[in-house]
Amino acid sequence: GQVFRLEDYRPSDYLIPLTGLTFRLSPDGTSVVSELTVERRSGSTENPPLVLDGDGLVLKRVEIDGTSLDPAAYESTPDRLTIKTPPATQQFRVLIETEIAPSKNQALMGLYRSNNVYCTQCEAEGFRRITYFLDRPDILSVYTVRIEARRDEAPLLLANGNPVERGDLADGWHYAIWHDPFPKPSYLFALVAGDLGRVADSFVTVSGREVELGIYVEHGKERLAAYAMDALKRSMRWDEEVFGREYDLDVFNIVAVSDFNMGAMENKGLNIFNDKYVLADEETATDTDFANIEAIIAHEYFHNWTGNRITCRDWFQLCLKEGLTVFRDHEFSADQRSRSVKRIAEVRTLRAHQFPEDQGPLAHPVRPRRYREINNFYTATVYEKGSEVVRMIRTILGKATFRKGMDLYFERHDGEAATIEDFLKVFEDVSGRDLSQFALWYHQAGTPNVTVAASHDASSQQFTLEIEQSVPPTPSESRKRVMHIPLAFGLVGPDGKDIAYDSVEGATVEDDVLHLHKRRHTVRFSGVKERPAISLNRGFSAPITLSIEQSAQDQYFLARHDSDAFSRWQAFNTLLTETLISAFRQSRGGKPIEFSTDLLELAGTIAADETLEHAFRALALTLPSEADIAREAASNIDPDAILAGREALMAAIAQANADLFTKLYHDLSSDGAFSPDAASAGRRALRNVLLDYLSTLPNGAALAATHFAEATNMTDRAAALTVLAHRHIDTPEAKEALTGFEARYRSDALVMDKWFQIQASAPGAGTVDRVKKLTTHPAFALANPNRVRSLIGTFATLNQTGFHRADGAGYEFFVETVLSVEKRNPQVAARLATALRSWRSLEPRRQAKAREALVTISRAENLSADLRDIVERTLA
Ligand code: BAL
Ligand code: ZN
Repeated sequence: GQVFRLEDYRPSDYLIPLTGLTFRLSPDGTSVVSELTVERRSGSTENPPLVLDGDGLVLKRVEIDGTSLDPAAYESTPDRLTIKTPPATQQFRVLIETEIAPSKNQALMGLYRSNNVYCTQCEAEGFRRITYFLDRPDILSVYTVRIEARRDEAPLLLANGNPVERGDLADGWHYAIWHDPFPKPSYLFALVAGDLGRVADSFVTVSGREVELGIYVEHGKERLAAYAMDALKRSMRWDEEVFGREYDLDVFNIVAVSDFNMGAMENKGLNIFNDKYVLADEETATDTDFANIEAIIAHEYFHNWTGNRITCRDWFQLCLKEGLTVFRDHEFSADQRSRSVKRIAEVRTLRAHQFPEDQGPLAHPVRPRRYREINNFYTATVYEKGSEVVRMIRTILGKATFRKGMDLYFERHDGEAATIEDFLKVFEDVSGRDLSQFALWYHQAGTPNVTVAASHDASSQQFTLEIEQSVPPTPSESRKRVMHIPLAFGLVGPDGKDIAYDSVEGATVEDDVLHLHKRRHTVRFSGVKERPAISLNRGFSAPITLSIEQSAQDQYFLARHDSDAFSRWQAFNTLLTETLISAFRQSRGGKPIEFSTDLLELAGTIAADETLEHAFRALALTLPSEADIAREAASNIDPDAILAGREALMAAIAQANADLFTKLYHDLSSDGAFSPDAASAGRRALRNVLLDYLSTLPNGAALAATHFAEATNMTDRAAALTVLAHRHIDTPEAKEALTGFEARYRSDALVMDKWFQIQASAPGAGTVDRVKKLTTHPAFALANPNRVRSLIGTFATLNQTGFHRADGAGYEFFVETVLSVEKRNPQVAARLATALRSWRSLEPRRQAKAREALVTISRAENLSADLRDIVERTLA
């Protein structure tokens, strides 16, 4: 396939300032008439051919300035329309009619049907599946859209921008016209038509403009959109208060659809959402679902400024809008909930998804320099690491200067398609700093590693840190440059408080942040009387791996006393991870597994510490996952031994704290009406973690069954079902709960996704067959991305022992399924296939089988560009 390179970027020869679209909707033959005002780029005196992108299109007619074009004057293929000699005038009009079949569109890119609703997905390159266009993000156009449909089929007709006009047509048809005054790239185009229920509300902006808000869902589900609507209004207010950003259209609409490749899409004024991120109530959604809905509603809304008003010059700049918008939604959630708990959750996600990417064959810079298939670059690196980079800019500049930089960014680039260089420049301009070394965070792939050795000399009262950074090689980048790494830190004294020092030399320190600019630093703090414990990378100020030579005593101390909540969590998590890695090695070697009583006791202390938030305690007590352990252990991975070690630690902690955990578990019983707020969710989270521990003790299945039976919300019900299905699958209690859950929710697809997920993630050799069987369940559908991700995606990413079954049965099933998904939806298949990216860290036998699986996929006939790209890079 073709490789696209950043250095090949050229502005287009033509612009399209105005776009008029008329859709006459029909499932099997929709006519699309596009009327473009095309302009030569100013200053250009040439008239080169006008080459428009298409993808699988059927061309019906072409006119220029009102006259049909002679067939000799253009060339058309399904993937391109070339107008050989456009008029020599500065501006001319092009009319193009294409015909498309939304009902046959299973790739879910372009215009398609989901549950009889017409909807679109155009990012990144879906617009070219609707009509021929300069389908690139630096072509900004003002759109006017007319939609015609049968009124009975589609009483609701929506597009971007503001409504202009609507009315009846002959034969039961009707139409609506929408106009979006803000020039936008084609990837932000959207249309929805169908029969949907509406939740209406309104929002008065800071300058007093009233905005009509609408959330559209399947009839009968309106009630389930209440939380999303509330999250939307809070997002709108927050963006005004924290970033000074006001909404700019008269309406803001959100539509929930059930077949969607992504989580949601930020189309200007018409966000389209995967229904999973809109619909929620306590009966059907977990606390995690509520938090995700809040975050994604906010994320898409925030794109209105970071993405839509200022968009990307080209797809290499994807992080310009995504990393920044993730940063904004993280900050929003931190303000709505608990900042430290949110930060811990973010770091866990980053480590679980981005670190393996950065450390494996699919590693790429936050701003990549080349791609074959842009769909494969909607990655944790672009999104999550991209957000961390923005966070570091704020850490380096300080909050006030960062805000000045953002203000300048909005002022300077509003209405433009910008680059990462533009973004960095505003921060250089407001701060007077040189960010050229910092910019490597955008340009260089790989997770930097920082090693630290600390020593204290009592006689000279000096505390010294020997620090060294290195960035491991990544594909096509073997030599790495030295990075600017900002490390927030504290020297923790014997009473748990940070101690003061007289001076520091060997590195720049500003506001308790140590700035590394060189490969090696010897940092000397003077005036330090007693040996402190070093607390480094507080709040995870830099997305690195950190190895500190530190005594277990210091780690325990920090886990009990660090004043930075994140670092306190980190200290305990490091102790757990080290313990689990040695448990894995002991189990592998057939040795009995032993644990330090200090660790088991500390787990009890944390569980009972009333000065800590419930949610914090829940996170601290959640053991590193099997995948976390595998990642940290790095090589020669045997998932069965990892699971054995982890289960042994669960049981040991539970036994050592049985009475305490039992008491706490009962004390935390719900005492009132359900509320999805963070504090209530925290209580449920802690109680459910305790249930997980207690279920390892005798009568564990009975306890979980009671928890399940008494649950009054989905969080508790799903937690109990998980415990039963994962730890007690062969008991009557587990069977009864699984059957009961299925009977209760069989007609609710989103809840059935949980039922699939819970079973797909159940550890052990038996799961492969169970998952295979579930693919024939009436609630499962290979054509629906949510179903596929719940059953197949969960199995491949969250089931280490099942997926990596030693005999390769997990891989065989996986290959077959990925290839069937691919026939319909290459994008979803390619995403699934990334589950094999860490294959080289497996023990040799599994490694060989995983490789075989990848090779089988790579040899399949008619492989899509999406899947080929992932598989070939994974094998390279
Ligand atoms: N732009 C794709 C979906 C999102 O990141 O919001
Ligand atoms: Zn986004």
